[in-house]
Amino acid sequence: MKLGRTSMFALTLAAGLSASATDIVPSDYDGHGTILPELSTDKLFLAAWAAGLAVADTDRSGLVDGFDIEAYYKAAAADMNRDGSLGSADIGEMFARWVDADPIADLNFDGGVDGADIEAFFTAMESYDLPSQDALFDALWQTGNAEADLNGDGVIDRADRAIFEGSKKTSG
Ligand SMILES: [Ca+2]
Ligand SMILES: [Ca+2]
Ligand SMILES: [Ca+2]
Ligand SMILES: [Ca+2]
Repeated sequence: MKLGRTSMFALTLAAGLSASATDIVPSDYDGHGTILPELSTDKLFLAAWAAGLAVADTDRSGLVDGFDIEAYYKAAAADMNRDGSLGSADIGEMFARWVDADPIADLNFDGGVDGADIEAFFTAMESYDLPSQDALFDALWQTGNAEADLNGDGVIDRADRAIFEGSKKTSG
């Protein structure tokens, strides 16, 4: 990545995320008092994106760049049933919400619900990938990314993977 720290920060802000401590929701994942920040797919995506990992190439351009952040948020918005993937179930949900002019169907983020949002929906379905939390964690874990060090011991190993698997069970 050629982006410096400042533009990274600006992009993060533009994406509506903030790195402030108040966003971190502690959870006692193992019931033994071990506190772990709740895993956020957005956070894992941004870490994979910052590291230039292929899993973050959401617009399938072969490059990991700023367009992938936009594609990620558009794909995430098109995941109408919020199950973490884009599939046929989202199509029915999209039309139902679109007919009701539900703001959730405003997929081009222009404040209105119209034909352009249907177009944005199918563009996202056909052209963008929405990486799963599993795929993102895998990529970060395999490359030894600090974001995968869930127990904060400075080593990326099976213990961190066990925490990840455990967090999925508790968060459903
Ligand atoms: Ca790309
Ligand atoms: Ca979905
Ligand atoms: Ca719209
Ligand atoms: Ca660790």
